[in-house]
Amino acid sequence: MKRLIYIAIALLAGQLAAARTMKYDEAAENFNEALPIGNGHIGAMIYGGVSDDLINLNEATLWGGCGADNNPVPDGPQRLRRVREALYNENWEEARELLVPMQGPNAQCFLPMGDLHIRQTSFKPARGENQGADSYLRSLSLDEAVATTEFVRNGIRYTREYFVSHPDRVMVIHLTASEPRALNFSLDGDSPWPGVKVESLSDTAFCVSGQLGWYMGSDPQYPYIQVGPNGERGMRYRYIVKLVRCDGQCHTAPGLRVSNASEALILVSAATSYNGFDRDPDRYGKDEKVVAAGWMSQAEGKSAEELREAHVADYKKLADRVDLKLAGWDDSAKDSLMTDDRLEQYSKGAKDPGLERMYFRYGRYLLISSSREDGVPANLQGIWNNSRFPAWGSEYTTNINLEMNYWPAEPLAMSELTAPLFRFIKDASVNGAQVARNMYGMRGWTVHHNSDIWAAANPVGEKEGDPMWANWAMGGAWLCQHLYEHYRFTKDIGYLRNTAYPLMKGAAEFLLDWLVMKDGEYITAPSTSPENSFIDENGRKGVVTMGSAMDLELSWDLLTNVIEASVILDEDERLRTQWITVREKLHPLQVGAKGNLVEWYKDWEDEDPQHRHVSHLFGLYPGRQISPLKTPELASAARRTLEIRGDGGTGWSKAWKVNFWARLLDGDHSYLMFRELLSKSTLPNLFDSHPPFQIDGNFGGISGVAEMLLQSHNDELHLLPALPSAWSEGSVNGMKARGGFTVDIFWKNGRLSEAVVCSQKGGECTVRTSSPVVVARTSKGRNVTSRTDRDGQYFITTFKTSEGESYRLFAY
Ligand code: FUC
Repeated sequence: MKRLIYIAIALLAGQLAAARTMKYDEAAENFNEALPIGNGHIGAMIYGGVSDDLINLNEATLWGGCGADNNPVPDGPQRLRRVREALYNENWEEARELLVPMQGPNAQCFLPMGDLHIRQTSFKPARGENQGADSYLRSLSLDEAVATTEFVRNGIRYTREYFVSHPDRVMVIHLTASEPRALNFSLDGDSPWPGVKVESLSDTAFCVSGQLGWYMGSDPQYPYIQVGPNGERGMRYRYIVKLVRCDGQCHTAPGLRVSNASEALILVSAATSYNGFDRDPDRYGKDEKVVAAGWMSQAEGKSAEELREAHVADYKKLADRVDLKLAGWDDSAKDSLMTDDRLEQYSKGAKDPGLERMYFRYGRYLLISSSREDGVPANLQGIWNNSRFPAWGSEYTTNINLEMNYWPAEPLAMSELTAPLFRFIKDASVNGAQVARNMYGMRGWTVHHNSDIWAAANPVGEKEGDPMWANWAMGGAWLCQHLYEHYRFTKDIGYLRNTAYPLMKGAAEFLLDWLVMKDGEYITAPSTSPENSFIDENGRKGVVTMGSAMDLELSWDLLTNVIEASVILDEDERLRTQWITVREKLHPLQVGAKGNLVEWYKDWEDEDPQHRHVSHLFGLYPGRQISPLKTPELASAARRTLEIRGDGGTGWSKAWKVNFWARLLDGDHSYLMFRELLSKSTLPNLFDSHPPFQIDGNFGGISGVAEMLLQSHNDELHLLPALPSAWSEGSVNGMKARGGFTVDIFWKNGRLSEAVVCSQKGGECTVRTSSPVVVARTSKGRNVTSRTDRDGQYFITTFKTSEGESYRLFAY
């Protein structure tokens, strides 16, 4: 890549904290090079062009459609009986064909809001990426969540700062030039949707507004229908761009035209008419005009410094909770490299703990920027999509992707960012109850594999999809795991009683109706193993069968969680007995002829043995049914399965494998997968690549790092369970463990040296380590009595903790 000599680099050096700032010496040529900023509501991609700077703008609630369609399948329950008969007769193809007509509409897409262009009108057009700039640097500070483009042209230094503030709910663009009157620019905005209006609101403000069509189509070949057969229309949207501080002149045309300035502060507010999953956004939508104007008027009186300070403080509160240090991360030779060059060298085999640390911090940055307490869940692209036809609709896919987005939330101390996911689950349970009743004649609620902002729960596919993905009915069970995990990490009993348990109970109710008894065992029928195909012992290919391993593991997981929760809450004793009986009678997991964990009802061949989904290892991760410490035979079968699957796959598939290998306590293989993820499935802006960009791998990748350093799913804190030899020295601060503990860990020469466990909720703490440890006096100076037992190569140390107290453990 072309190298430029910096004039201004010295000025920047102080601001660019090593390994915590992504930096590039050229403007982005495409989305995969642009830098993301966001506050869970507004998302923006900054390209950093010198004379024409492009910004892709998103608003998290701008989705197609106007609600879920829970229309009954009139013959649903009868059809289900026929599907089951076909399956009992091992007629896989007939079962598949019978399921197709049960499919409803496809999930809706997450769509772009528009683009902003900042054109420096006084620059003579120049060629090349950096358009005549003498020095150029664009960066994203992961310390402050601020993107900066800085360049020198004709001796004048231009700086553009961009951030999206959560406290003030606006995007801030702050432009400065080192010489008076050097800033002469236009700022225009548009939107890709038919009927869009761009209007000037005053001499310093304009707005872009419109309404999506009733039918958007997820594919370029589909039509765009503005008004539906019954007068239905889609979501309304609006964004306002306002110049709020400037020492030059401005008028609108209708975009901003600014001249003779040295400073300009511009705010962008945005809103849609989205008013909840069950309200028509046209007829019963929010007034997006009032909402967008409201955010603008609250923010516009503030100075650039005030806005920045509030934003940085808000971001840091979340971002600085966790820090990972790896020996060699602040290698100054590497830190002077551009991030894309650094990634390229890494892909060729260079060691770069600094880049790994940056990727880890970036993963947390992305969740903080795309999923906030008061928003909607992060979708397949977080909140960053510039395409009218995004891959897989940029929607919510529940057979791995949506869940993976939230894997790092609890262990990496971002627990409150799960709030939008939990609201989504609640909404989906409302639609899902109708779907369960209408489609299958069953109680409780369920979600199939695709959903959207309308919390759709039906099987998608529009009667032409493949049941291999569309008719998977276990989404509710998987989503419920997140509800219970939130309790296990936080021990928030009020939340368990009022929010999690009622939803889990509803999902378990559906599960009880969905499971069927065959040969004295409970299985699911129909059943798939997303999104794989088998070849049975008679050489017949199929995708729909009975009792796939994943279904059984999801059933075990939900039942185990709901049983535990009912004990904790002391509720539903009779129901609990039933749950326990059903769990005992689940068709057991099997070890196959190859030593593998059997994926299907029988030990059949996979049509694609290296398929990207590894659904049948759900019980290893994120589940807790399979563990080398508790179920060694199943764990070694899981290992064999992973060996057969291989180390390839899409970005998210590699990310999942980081977690699997960590759970198998194989740090080096886990790290190998982490390297594969960064080397082969990571874009220049460090976004995960399916391909194309899909954010799940970023989140799965860092949850894998968490699993290497601390595991707590077996009701004990396993310190450094899968430390890779490449990370022989380092520390991690602020991680969370189940049971309400915050944990700092320090290690040297590949061995634990010290750990600090802070107890939020009191109670007994059990720590598993590879070296013996002593528990020192507490933060309050109290002596601690601890007991240490041996378990093979491990030391198990147990001690009582008090709420709010810290315990220091020294390894010897
Ligand atoms: C599932 C996966 C694909 C992709 C899509 C969003 O269907 O099988 O690989 O991740 O979701």
